[in-house]
Amino acid sequence: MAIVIIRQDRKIDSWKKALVAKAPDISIYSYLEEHPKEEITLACVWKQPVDILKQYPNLKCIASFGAGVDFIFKDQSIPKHIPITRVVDPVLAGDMSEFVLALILSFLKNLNSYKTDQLKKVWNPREYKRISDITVGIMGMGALGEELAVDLIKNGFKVIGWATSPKEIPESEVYAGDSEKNTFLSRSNILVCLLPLTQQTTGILNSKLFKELPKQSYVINVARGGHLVDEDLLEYINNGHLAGAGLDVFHEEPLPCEHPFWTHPKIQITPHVASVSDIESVIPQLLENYRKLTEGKPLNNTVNREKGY
Ligand code: NDP
Ligand code: OXD
Repeated sequence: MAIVIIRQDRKIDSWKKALVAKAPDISIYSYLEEHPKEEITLACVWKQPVDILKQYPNLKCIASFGAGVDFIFKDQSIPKHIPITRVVDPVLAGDMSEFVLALILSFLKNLNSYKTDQLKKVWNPREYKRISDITVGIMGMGALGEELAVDLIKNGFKVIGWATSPKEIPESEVYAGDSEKNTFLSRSNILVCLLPLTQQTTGILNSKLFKELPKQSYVINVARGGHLVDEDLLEYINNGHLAGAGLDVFHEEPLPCEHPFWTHPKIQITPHVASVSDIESVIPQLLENYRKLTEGKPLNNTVNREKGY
């Protein structure tokens, strides 16, 4: 039994080093080195190359290095009996809350516009908004959305949520399902997308949805680029219905240089950094699942294959 790490970024060595340090008794390989493929039972992956998982005949589990698993489902060849796990971590949730709070405050106080003014040496005081003026609507009330709701409420925001199933969150109202979606949207001055990317949620941030938001709403997408129809967002910002957007995730990452989001004055972009899996915090949960796998016990944080999240 052994672990392979598959990720196509510069972090592969640091994850391997940290895993080996915490579990010197386990054989742990980078997929880039020579390794015995038939020994691999756990693949820890982040945006793995297409079809690579086929190479491991005795694979028993695929673990995402992040909260999202959409990139794993892109590989249609993964047998249904192999469980998929994901990261559910308070550090990841805390980081996401801090990031979204920063974007919201930046919008309320016009900080993005002042940066643009500064570069042009323009002195242009603008009207600002207050926390008490705003209702934040969170689409996706899972591990990250719920923590965000609690943190925003602590900071004085009115918060509402939307999910597939009803939830009890103190001082917040959570709408459920398609029948309650438009009521939820009509109350959201700031809309935060924290949905998983599935067949049902692909392209959900589109003109039809933007039309339901109050005038001058702000849209924050920290989930996946595939949730957003880029042209629809541009249309609704340019026609004045939306005040702007904060985007951390894109259809193609890095965002291609010619994409209009780069230069749009009302769009704040960041390079998929809202909340990044913390090595120290995530490694114990990867190893715990590995041990459970070897002992034949049920795994933590498994994904529902039917739902896709
Ligand atoms: P969870 O699986 O814990 O939560 C998902 C939530 O979305 C649930 O509340 C679920 O409803 C709801 N949901 C799913 N499908 C629908 C639908 N069709 N209609 C309405 N609600 C729906 O996910 P996490 O909170 O852990 O993570 C969310 C996403 O955030 C990840 O999938 C990932 O893509 C993204 N992410 C982005 C990061 C970044 O740095 N930008 C970092 C980490 C994650 P219910 O509760 O009823 O099932
Ligand atoms: C994740 C991410 O899904 O970083 O964890 O996007």
